[in-house]
Amino acid sequence: MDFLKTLGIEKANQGTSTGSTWLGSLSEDISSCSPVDGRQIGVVAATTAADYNEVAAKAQLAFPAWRSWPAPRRGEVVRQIGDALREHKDALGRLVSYEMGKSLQEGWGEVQEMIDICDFAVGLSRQLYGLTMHSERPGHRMYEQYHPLGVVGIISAFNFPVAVWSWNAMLALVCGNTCIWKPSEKTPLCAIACQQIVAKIFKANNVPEGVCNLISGGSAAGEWLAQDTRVALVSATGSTRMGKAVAATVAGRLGRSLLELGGNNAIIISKDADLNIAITGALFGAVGTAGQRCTTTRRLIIHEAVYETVKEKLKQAYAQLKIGDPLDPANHVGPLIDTGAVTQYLNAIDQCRAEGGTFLVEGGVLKGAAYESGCYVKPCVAEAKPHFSIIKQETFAPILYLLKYQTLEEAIALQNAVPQGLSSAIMTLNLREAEQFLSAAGSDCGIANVNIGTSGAEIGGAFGGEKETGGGRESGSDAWKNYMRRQTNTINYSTALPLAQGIRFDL
Ligand code: UN1
Repeated sequence: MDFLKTLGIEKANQGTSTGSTWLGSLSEDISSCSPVDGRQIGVVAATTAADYNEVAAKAQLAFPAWRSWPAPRRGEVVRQIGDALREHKDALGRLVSYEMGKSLQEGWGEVQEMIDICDFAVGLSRQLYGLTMHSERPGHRMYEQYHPLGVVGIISAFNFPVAVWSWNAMLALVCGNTCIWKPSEKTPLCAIACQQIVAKIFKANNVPEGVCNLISGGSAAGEWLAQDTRVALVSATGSTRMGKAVAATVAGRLGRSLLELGGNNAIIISKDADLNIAITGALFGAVGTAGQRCTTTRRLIIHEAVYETVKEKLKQAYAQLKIGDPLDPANHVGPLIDTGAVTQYLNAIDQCRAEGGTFLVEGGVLKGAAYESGCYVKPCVAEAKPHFSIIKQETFAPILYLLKYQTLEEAIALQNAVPQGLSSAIMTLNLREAEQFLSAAGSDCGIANVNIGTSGAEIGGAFGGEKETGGGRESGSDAWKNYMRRQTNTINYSTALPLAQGIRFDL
C-alpha cells in the first residue's frame, strides 16, 4: 500500500481543508472501507457546522483576490496541477481502484481524465470568449464579457471519486471562482489525496487560502452548500433523488445549480451493425466499473434479425469475464461499492424475474477466498419486455436488459421511453439509420454515439443529459459558461444620447 504513503493518506485524517490548512479534529466519523478486501483503509473526521462556516467564509474572502489574478495566470496554476497529476497518476489511480473498486486500468483512466481537463482548462484560460455585437445606435458599441461567479460548491459521487471534481474545479478555477468540494462519504480518501496535491501547487504559487476547499460528510454537508447564499453555483453529480433535493433547495434561494444525475443508457444494435464492435462496445459499457457509471449500458435494443446471434455472442463474451481484485490486471470486473449496492443488485434481479424476465447470463454474489468483502457480483444479462418497470430504473450494478425490435422508429421510441436521458448509441453501418438516430426525431439524450458504446466520453465534449439526468453540461465545449456570469456592455462614444427602439424623450 505504498500509494497511501505517496499520497499522504494516514490511518486517521482531518476532513476539512481550506488549502494548506486542515481544520477540525481527528475523529472517526467516516470510515473508508475498501470494497476490494473489506479492510478499513482509514478514517476521516466529518466537517462540523462551525468548520463549514469557516470554510465558506474563507472561500468567500478568497474570491476577490483570486478573481483579480489574470485568467492565464490562473491557468498556469492549473497547468502545474496537471503536471502534479501526471507525477501521481500511478498512485492516485491505485487509490481510486482500491477505495472505489474499479479496475486499475479504469483508475488510471480516471486520473488521465483529470489531466486532460487540466490541459483543456489551461487553453480556456486564454479564451473565455464573449461576442461583440453591432449597435443600432450611431457611435455605440456592444459586447459581452464573462466574469467569475463566486463560490462554486461541488458535490461528487463515489463512482468517479476524482475526475468529476476535476471537471468542475479546473474550469471553475480558470474562470476565477473559488470552490468547496463535498465528495461522496464512500470515497473520502481520494478527495484528501487530491486536496494534498492541489495544496502543494497552491503553496508554491502563493495562491491564497480558501481558493480550493474540502468538506467531508454525508447529505447534511451537501445541504449546507445547497442552502448557503454565499455559494453562487452548486454543481451536483449523483442520484436523481439527491439532485432533486439539491435543485429544490438551490432554486428556493434562486441560486444556480448544475446537475449531472442518473442515466439509463441503451445501445441500439441494427441488423446492419458491425457485430464485433457492437459486442465489445456493449460489454465494456455494461460491465466496466461493474456497471456503476452513469453512462453504463443498461439496455440493448436489438433488431430481430440479429437478436439470436447477439445473444450467442454475448453469452460467449460474458463467459470470458474475470471478476476479482481490481488491482490485478488480469481481472475485468471489480466489486460493487458496498453491500448495500449488492442488495440493490439482488433486488433488481428479483424484480426482473417477477416481471417475467429470463436470464441469459445468471447473476449472483461471489463467495469464498478473494471475495471476503461480500461486494463481488456476477455481471448478468436478462431478456426483458418493454413494459417491465425494472428497465426504466437505474440500478447501479452490472445488469443488462435485452429488448427486441423490428423497425428503427420502434427502437428509437424504446430507447427514449425511460425517465433518464444521458447517453445513447446506435451500432449500424447504414448512414440513413445513423442520421435518423442523431436527428431531432432520434435519441433524446445529451450524448448520442454511432458505433461507439454509451460510456467512456472524452472531456472535450459537453457532458450531461436531459430529463431526470438534470439538464446540466459539464467538462468540454462551452460548459465553462456555467461557471461565469455574462455581462452585456453598451458603450456610447458619440456626443448624443439616442435611445434604443427610436424612442424620443425630449424636454
Ligand atoms: C459518471 O459516471 O458520473 O463517459 C461519469 C464516461 C466517463 C464519465 C462518467 N468519461 O463514462
